Amino acid sequence: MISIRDYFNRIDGNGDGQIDQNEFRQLAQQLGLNRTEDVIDAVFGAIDADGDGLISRSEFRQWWDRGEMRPDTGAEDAGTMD
Ligand SMILES: [Ca+2]
Ligand SMILES: [Ca+2]
Repeated sequence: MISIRDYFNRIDGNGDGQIDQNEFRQLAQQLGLNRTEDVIDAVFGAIDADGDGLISRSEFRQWWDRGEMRPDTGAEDAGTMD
């Protein structure tokens, strides 16, 4: 089991502390999401609350806590359950 922080770091391929659209698309591919780029971009936009084109840790955390489209990676525990 990995933590949300580990998960974020795994997605953040270049380690700059933000998830950009390229990193997000790679994640979608890794998860085998059968989605068009438009849908992936829409999901990205939904996570990117302030619209700066990057997903910060806090934005990722908020999305994760909402539980929308949570990827089935085995990363179940974000530290908020029970
Ligand atoms: Ca990054
Ligand atoms: Ca943002």
